[in-house]
Amino acid sequence: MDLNGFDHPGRPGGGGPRSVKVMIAGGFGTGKTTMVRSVSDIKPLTTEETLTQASADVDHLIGVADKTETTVSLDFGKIGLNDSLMLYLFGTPGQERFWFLWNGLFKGALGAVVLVDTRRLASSFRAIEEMERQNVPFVVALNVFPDSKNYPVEEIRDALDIPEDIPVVACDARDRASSRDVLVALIHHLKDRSAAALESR
Ligand SMILES: Nc1nc2c(ncn2[C@@H]2O[C@H](COP(=O)(O)OP(=O)(O)OP(=O)(O)O)[C@@H](O)[C@H]2O)c(=O)[nH]1
Ligand SMILES: [Mg+2]
Repeated sequence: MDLNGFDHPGRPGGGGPRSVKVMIAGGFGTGKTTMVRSVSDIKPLTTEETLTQASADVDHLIGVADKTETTVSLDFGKIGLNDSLMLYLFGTPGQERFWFLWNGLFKGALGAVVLVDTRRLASSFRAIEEMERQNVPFVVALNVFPDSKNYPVEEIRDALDIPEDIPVVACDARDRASSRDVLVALIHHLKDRSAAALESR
C-alpha cells in the first residue's frame, strides 16, 4: 500500500516497522471495542464488564438496547498496515464515569479515530472536544447501524462543528476491511497534515 512516505521507517538506523499509537475514541456504545476486535491482527485485550441495570438511565441505551457489556479501562490491539507501518490501537472507555482515564491513555498518540453513531450524535461531542483539547489529529468514522439515516456529510460536519479538513468516512465497525479503511484514511490525514506543516515552514 502506498501511504505516500508516511510508512517509511522513522527510527534512526531504520529496520523494523514504524510503530504508531492510534486511539479509537468516541461516545458510549459507538462501536469502539467492536472496531478494535474486528481489525486487530492479534487477539485484542479488552476490559469489558457487564453493563448493570443501574447504569441504564445514565448511559442512554437508545439504539444499543441489546448492549450487555461496556469498556471499563481500555481495548488494545495491533495491525500491520504494510511491512513498514504497525498501528497500536487503544480503544477508550465510553461511559462518562471512566472519562478521567482519557488523559493518561492519550499520551504519545499520533492520531485518533472518533467513532460516531448518527442516531446519537451528541454522545460523541465530548470525544471531539477532547481531541481538540489534547491537540490530537483525528478522522470521524460514522458507524452505520441498520436503522441509521443517511445524512449528507456536510450536515454531519455542521452538527459536530468540525472543520472542512477533517475527513468524515462511513464504516461498519464489525467488518475488518471497513475498519482497516478507516485507519488508512487516518494515516493519509496525518500525512497530509505533516506535509502542510512542512510547506508552511
Ligand atoms: N449493527 C451494528 N451493530 C454494531 C456495530 N458496531 C457495534 N455494534 C453493536 O453495538 C454495540 C456497541 O458496541 P461496542 O463495540 O461495545 O461499543 P463501545 O463503543 O466499545 O462501547 P463502550 O465501551 O461501552 O463505550 C454492541 O452490541 C455491538 O455488537 C455496527 O457497525 N453495526
Ligand atoms: Mg468498548
